[in-house]
Amino acid sequence: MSLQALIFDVDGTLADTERDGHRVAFNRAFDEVGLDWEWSVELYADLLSVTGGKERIRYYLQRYRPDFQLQTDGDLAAFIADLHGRKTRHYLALLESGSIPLRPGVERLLEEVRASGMRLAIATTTTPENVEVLLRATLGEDAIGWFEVVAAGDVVPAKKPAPDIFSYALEVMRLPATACLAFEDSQHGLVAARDAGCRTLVTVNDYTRGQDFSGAWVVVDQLGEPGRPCKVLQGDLAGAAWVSLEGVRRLFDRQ
Ligand code: XBP
Ligand code: MG
Repeated sequence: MSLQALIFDVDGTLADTERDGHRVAFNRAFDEVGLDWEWSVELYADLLSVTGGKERIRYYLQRYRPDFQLQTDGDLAAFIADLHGRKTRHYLALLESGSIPLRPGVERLLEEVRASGMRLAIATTTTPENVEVLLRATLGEDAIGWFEVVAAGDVVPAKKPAPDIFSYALEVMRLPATACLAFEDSQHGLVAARDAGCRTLVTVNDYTRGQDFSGAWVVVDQLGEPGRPCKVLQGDLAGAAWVSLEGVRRLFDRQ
């Protein structure tokens, strides 16, 4: 089937948001409520094994703070939701400050897609406002409108590596998975997209480089740009020096 849509993950794929964005925002939220928790760059590599900020806090408590007790006899889910709300506010402020740029090649590829009329979607685990503000801060006010569907956060009950968020985006677009190419940065993301039936191009980052990308269509170190070629780590880009819409469309439609 010919290529009809690209579906992008956000965190780690459009921008390196985890180490200097989400992680920092979690730490600011902990500080704000007087918790002495500090998620270091190294610890965060383990915490990324769980997707979703609320789910990640719960995992941290179970694994690293088994003796943690709520001060009053409160509800743990409500405590986590409050902490996560604070974290989201800190994260949005970081995005608004412009300190988190898009990864190389992302803006170029999105412009190529827009010029071609190819359809675009987002499938992410993160909170919807995070996507809106990242796109606005990096690509401008109307960038959110470039995406026909922004599938994000709690809209599905099971987060990646479950395929649900991709299946949801496909359903909204009324497209078969075989007509779509997913862009992901992590093994969890790849598994989610792959199990939904999408071919997947993986663009690795420092947290995900060593992961198992079995079943990926192509794996690159970044999307590349004229003058800044990408490295193909797995699969085949037919000698292209960067991931272009025309290049991937040709390869996709041939296979
Ligand atoms: C992204 C995530 C998210 C963010 C935090 O995964 O795991 O949890 O780290 O976002 P993916 P929230 O790139 O695979 O979608 O705190 O808003 O949940
Ligand atoms: Mg990701």
